[in-house]
Amino acid sequence: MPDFAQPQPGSEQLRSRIDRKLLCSVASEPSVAGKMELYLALSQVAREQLATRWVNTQHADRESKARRVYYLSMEFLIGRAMNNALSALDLRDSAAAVFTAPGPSLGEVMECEPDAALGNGGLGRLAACFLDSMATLGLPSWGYGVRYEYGMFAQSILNGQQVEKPEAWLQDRSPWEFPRPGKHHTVRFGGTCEHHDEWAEWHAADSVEAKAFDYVIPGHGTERVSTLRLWKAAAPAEIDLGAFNTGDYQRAAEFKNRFENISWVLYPNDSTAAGRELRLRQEYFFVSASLQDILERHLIEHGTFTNLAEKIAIHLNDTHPAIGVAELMRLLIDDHGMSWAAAWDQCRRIFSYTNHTLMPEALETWKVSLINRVLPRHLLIIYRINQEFLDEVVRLYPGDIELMRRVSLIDDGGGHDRDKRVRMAHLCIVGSHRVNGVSQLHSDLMVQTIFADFARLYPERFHNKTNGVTPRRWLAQANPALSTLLDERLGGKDWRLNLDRLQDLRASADDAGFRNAFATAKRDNKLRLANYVAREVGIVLNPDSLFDVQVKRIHEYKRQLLNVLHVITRYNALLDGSAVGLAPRSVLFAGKAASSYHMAKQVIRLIHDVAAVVNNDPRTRDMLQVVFIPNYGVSVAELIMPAANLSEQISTAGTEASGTGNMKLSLNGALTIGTEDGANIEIRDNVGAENIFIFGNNTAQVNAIREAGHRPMDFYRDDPALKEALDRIDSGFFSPSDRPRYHDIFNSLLHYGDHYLLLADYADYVATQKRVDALYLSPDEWQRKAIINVAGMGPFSADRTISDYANDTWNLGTYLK
Ligand code: 26Q
Repeated sequence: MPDFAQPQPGSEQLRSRIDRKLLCSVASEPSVAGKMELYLALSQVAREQLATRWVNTQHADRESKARRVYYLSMEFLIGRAMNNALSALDLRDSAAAVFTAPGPSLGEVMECEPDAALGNGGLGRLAACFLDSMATLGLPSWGYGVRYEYGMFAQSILNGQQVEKPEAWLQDRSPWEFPRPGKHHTVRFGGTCEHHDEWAEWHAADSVEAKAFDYVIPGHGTERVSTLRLWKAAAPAEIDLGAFNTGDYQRAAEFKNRFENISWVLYPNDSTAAGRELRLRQEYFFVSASLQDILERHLIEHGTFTNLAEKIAIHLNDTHPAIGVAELMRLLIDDHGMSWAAAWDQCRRIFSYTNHTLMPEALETWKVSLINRVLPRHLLIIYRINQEFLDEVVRLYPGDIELMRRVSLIDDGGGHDRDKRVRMAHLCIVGSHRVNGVSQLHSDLMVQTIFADFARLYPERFHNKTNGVTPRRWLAQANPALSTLLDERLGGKDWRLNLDRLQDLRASADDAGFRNAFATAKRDNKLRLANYVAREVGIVLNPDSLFDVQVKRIHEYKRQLLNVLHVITRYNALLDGSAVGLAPRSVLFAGKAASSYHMAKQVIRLIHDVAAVVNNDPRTRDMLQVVFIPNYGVSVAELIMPAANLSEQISTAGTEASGTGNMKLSLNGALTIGTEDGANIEIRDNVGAENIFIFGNNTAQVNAIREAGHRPMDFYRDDPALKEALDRIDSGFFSPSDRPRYHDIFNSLLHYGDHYLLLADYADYVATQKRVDALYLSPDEWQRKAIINVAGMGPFSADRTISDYANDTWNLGTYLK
């Protein structure tokens, strides 16, 4: 077991290091340094130590010719780096002791750091948790991605509506990044191909430079640090200068933009974004640079590519880096002279792929004509892969034309050339030796539905890897109050590295003293959040009310609207006196809507309109409050997770691939109200059905309802409480100055089929919410169940997930300690 108690500098020594950095690096006089200067100086101290560890790690991996895993992802939702770096270096306590009154506290200093929000949501945050676990478990591991100038937009609320603002997180540079001026690769686009037998010469029309910027990823309880290497696009220097020298600055600037726009901005995860040429260029840009980098490193170490698959594993985080399959083939064949057969053999042993969604509209495809224009050589390679694959299919299932049509890498668009598309998921499956879903249910549905044909062809290829979250960031760092309590109870800090240790808490659920301490920690965290809400939103929350939390991207399938229907129902019941046995509640929402997603934006607006009515009604104020916390992201989540009593995980069964917020909330002692969807099912299996509120139709029932024809109007007609809630939305009760405002929401439920079956789950949801109140009114029982939830969360550590990948997918089991 790594030792957390290595001698670290005391606060005196740290203070003098910070002062020195203030003087020599930040150029600021210690006695007058402000928060920002202190943040910069402290980050320099940490950076220096991480740099040394990084050099040592790289040296050791090179010397041992380590097998490495490369995690390719368009998104890494990192958040802030400081707290995590200090914890990994075991400097947290001394840093806290350095920053004392009357100066700023460590917390205030850390808040100077902007979030690195290079991701949309779950998929990007999962990648960040995985980097943490890979380093912590001692895997020789790298992340590769895009260094977006602008990551996720910042959300503010104006008159109850979402406003998006670009977030220039790099404006003042990041003290955590290490530019690598010597590391760059050329990425080419367009042009034509000249064929020679198995290989081709690609005469590209354009090229752009990919420049490397590294972020150190510290492991915990180990000196290993891994690397997240992000690529920035830059115009090729020579040509740029040409226009510059002639004094044509405008042309020089246009030229620069044409290239640098590739890494300019993160794409939102809405389907309207798919099909944009710039997105394809972004995907290829980072994949090509990363693969060139990986091959270069391998060649320096081994001098040959014949052992490539023995030495590297490459993981595809969804289909976004799928073009990597064709790019690796191109690099090995065209640039390094390997035969097609040898290259294909390597390729299939190297790649693995994770699918994150079953929704057909979210499966990535690209027009053949677009790929042909932007990546002509890759299109040829994809066609040949497809031809050999379909030859194999014919051998296995002769004459099954329909099967061939379904599994082909090319959707033939009904025979119209301009409608032909490349199916990126099929390319990933055919080019990988492992394919996985992200929860047991999702993996099961994957092989029963969208990939059923492939599962029949290659049954050994399909696996489940249930997601996890890093307990360092999401418990140890985000929730010091509970962590201290756990350290005392569990007799040490090693649960941070072995989350199964939480099991020992089960016994403490029966200990009244512990339940009290547990409740006190929760209340402290609720106060902390209430202070934040008062400051940011101007609403004063009652810390003794039940904090009912739904925080995630706003999407119809996640059914924030079902939550709103419950809020309105509760409000109506409080008004008409039919409410009995209810506990005071604060219903908290947070999440961003994709900027072009009308329905999601309407939901945000409705939440605000409902909040305005409910919060200002003196008759209900003590029993019900509604708050929308703006700009949800990693740092806001770190405040919310520890403060929640109830976790809303209410997606339509069969739609949420896994969820990871569900794990973070339960880990911090919230009880879940949720459907039988994604990882909720496994959470129930681990905490026990009596310690979670599961409601609604399961996947089989959802399918049956849809097959029989869902009749939302029947539910509306037969359930007076539901009718009343819906009518209040439709009548403009919450939008008196603009009564038709929510007709579209009403219509989507009643007249356009209620696609996500809110009305079919409403009654059970409301009934289950009543059981939640009853339990909350028995604090002892509530605390007991909350403690058992925490105790059951061991399997949802990202360390468990990554160990499983290391063993079953990446063949890196020997590196696990
Ligand atoms: C695709 C094409 C063009 C532009 C953007 C995209 C795009 C970007 C991001 C498509 C999807 C995403 C993100 C998906 C995502 O976050 N999925 C979530 O992944 C989590 C981690 O596995 C799961 O827990 C969630 O259930 C799943 O919704």
